[in-house]
Amino acid sequence: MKILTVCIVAFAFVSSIDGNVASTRNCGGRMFVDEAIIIDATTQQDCTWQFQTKEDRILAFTVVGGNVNDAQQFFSIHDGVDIDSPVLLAEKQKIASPRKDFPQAVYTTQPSAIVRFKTAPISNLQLKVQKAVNCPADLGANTGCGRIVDEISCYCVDYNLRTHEGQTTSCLDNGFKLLALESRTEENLLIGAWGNVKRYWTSLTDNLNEGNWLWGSTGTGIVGGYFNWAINQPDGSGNCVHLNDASPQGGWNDDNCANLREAICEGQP
Ligand SMILES: [Ca+2]
Ligand SMILES: [Ca+2]
Ligand SMILES: [Ca+2]
Repeated sequence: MKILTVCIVAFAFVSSIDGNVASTRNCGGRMFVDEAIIIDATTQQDCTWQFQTKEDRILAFTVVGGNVNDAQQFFSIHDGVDIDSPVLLAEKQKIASPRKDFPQAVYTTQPSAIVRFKTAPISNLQLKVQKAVNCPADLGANTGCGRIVDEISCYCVDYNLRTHEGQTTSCLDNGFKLLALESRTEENLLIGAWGNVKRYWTSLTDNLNEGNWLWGSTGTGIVGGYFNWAINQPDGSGNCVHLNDASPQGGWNDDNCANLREAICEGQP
């Protein structure tokens, strides 16, 4: 009860909020992680922070400009709402398909965590706390998942053949959405991970209005945004779009939604 009181008092002293990124130099407090929060390790000892995010999301901890493994001597991250919750260690985290250029991260298994700074670091130490999607190793047979694009999102490839509707439902059943592409980088990273041969269904369709292409998963159109049509596509051959057209250049192809194809599901925090 005493800790809770201290937390509530400290919560009122958040020094700056820049969009959804809050930075603070307080010793301890209780914070809701809407997107990302950066905590400056203070020179005081025994600062305890309680973090909470959306109930179907988890928390990811990284060290700004550093390595969370090396910094762990200064703090402990507990997986849960109280200080007795198990301590999470960077070296024990099993991360599906980690990329070398991602900052090393520690993930909770639930939407809350306690961080206790044990000793004061000698130099400036900033702990970044982000809302993240849980990323399982796979979604079952003939599937695989990974943090392909960044350390807080998750993508899953599904090699089981289904109609466009079947893949849309399958992604949703697993807490994900059928792919929506926002950039060349996103598409290139996915093809780099899972190849340029399979014709993965995406959530892009012109089901509602012929020729008006919308990403079903985000509700946004491709006008003014990213697109990557294959040569001579779209040609009106269907209302659903898959990646990796059979032409040598690849790209997107509109296709019959009833065709059985692979898919990529996407989870964003
Ligand atoms: Ca996306
Ligand atoms: Ca069409
Ligand atoms: Ca076509």
